[in-house]
Amino acid sequence: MAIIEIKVPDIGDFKDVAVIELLVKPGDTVKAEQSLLTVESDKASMEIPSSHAGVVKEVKVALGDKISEGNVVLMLEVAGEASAPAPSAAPTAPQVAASNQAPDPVAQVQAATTPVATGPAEVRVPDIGDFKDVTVIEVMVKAGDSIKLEQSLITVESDKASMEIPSSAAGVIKSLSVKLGDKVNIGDLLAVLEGSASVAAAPTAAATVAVAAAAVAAPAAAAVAAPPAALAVPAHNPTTAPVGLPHASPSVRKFARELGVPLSEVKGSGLKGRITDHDVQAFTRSVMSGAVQTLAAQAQTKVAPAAAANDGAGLGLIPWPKVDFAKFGPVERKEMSRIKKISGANLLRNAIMIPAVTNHDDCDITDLEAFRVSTNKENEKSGTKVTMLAFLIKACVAALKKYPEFNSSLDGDALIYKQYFHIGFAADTPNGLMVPVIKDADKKGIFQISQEMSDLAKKARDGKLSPAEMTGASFTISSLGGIGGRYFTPIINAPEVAILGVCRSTIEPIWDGKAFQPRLMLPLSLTWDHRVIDGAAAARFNVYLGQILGDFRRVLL
Ligand code: CAO
Repeated sequence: MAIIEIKVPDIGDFKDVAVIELLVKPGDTVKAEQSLLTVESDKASMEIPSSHAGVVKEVKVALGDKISEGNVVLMLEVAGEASAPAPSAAPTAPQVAASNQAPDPVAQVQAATTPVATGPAEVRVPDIGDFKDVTVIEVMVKAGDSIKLEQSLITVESDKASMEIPSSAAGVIKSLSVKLGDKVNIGDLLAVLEGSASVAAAPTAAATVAVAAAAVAAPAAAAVAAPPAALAVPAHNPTTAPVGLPHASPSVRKFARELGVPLSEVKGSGLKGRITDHDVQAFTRSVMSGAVQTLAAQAQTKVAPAAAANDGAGLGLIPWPKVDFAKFGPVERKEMSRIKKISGANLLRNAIMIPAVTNHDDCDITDLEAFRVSTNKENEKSGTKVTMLAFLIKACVAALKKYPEFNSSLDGDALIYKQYFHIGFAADTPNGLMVPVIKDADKKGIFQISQEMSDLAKKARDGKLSPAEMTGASFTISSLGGIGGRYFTPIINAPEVAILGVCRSTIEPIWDGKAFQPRLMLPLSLTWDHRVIDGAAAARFNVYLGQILGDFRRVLL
């Protein structure tokens, strides 16, 4: 037995691509060539296969990480000689890699010289690397369609990956030369386009080959790997693991993600059961008409996934306004980060589904802040700075112990009371909001919590948090204290039932019965789930929290 590093193979022009799915976890037995994770650029996605068979000891990347050739993705325990890859594994990565060396020369030349078809123009299969005699599994266009430069025309599939073949010109399709099941190779004619002056083409855009794994679906992967954060779990959260992984092309998966459609629940009508965009549309229609309920809807609510698609249709609301902003002035469209997209769907669900109420309060932290400052002075050399948030975490643990329903979760008609105190804290990162978790905060001191928070916040900002570091919270704190503001209404991080928002403390004149005293007041905003918690309990929680923060000795009582 030996433990070896599995690294990202040569993946062509792909650099710093985001990990969007983890397909294995520690303890899993993998075969050589088995897909380990999926990466995605703005244009394509692909699976990274294992070069060896063995047992996964440690996964070295987390969702959202950016990886490139040579990065270690996991540690694998292999039998016998560590250095000898399984004989059949080697071709996989290069094969995928070769197919990714788009923008390829042929397509680039075509794109550069014929960006818009002015007369009839032939679109042929570009150089697709080692892919030979690949099967057409999806035809995305038909005669008469007006297409843009780079628009995907067909999807082809080998035994390990699928790729979309884009058009090297813009125009109207006069004739299509391929059909489902055909085998194609470089140079084969795909379509003849007629010029269309109205179709604008990006002048320098290079035709690219979009490579995708043959078996990838975001919801399925969510069942395999822990989500990036409780705030960022996929909107659809099936209660039963999907059987097998759905087959769908990158564009179909993107389409499904945009609609909030769980691909694992869609029946594919394409070749080999492949899911097409028509299947996704049909699924959406049947959910909206009530003919089908998603697993999540069956298990939890009657809110249709269309609600997560931001169009309001699933809630019977009027459609979201569609505005051509360019009519009013210059605009720029930028894709949201993946974390933002995922957390957005979750925030929407939590905002809609939880009857949430927020109580605002102030507490006097004058003495605590003085203690914090003096402690930091005394320990200047230790390198660990004690933060107000660490005290807040400790104070919240005491309040959670006194009011255990705040540390619970709803399970049908019952409440699950957690006997552990794992406190999540919202961290602002360049990629969006992440929620690392301080595990067993009740068993840790302020120094340890401060140090862990600093380490986790850094990892979050660097995109290096592991799923384990972002899951399992029983209560969350969102602190904007370092930035400013007075109060806000944080959204509960389901399935938790409460979240504490904290803003910047300020010196306020507080009446002590005889005179106004300058006191450092910390604004608190506690949002709670009214199904579980009553207003009186919430007010008591805040008052108790304030008492502890006002005099930390109360923690000992
Ligand atoms: N009142 C006054 N000052 C405060 C304060 C408060 N409540 N909380 C922190 N500060 C001060 C700190 O003392 C520190 O000052 P010094 O540098 O002089 O010591 C400064 O503000 C910066 O603190 P910080 O924010 O970097 O550190 P933190 O431990 O308070 O927070 C972290 C760490 C990770 C929570 C924070 O960096 C962060 O990301 N906050 C944003 C969370 C967020 O986005 N929430 C919204 C979620 S809902 O969309």
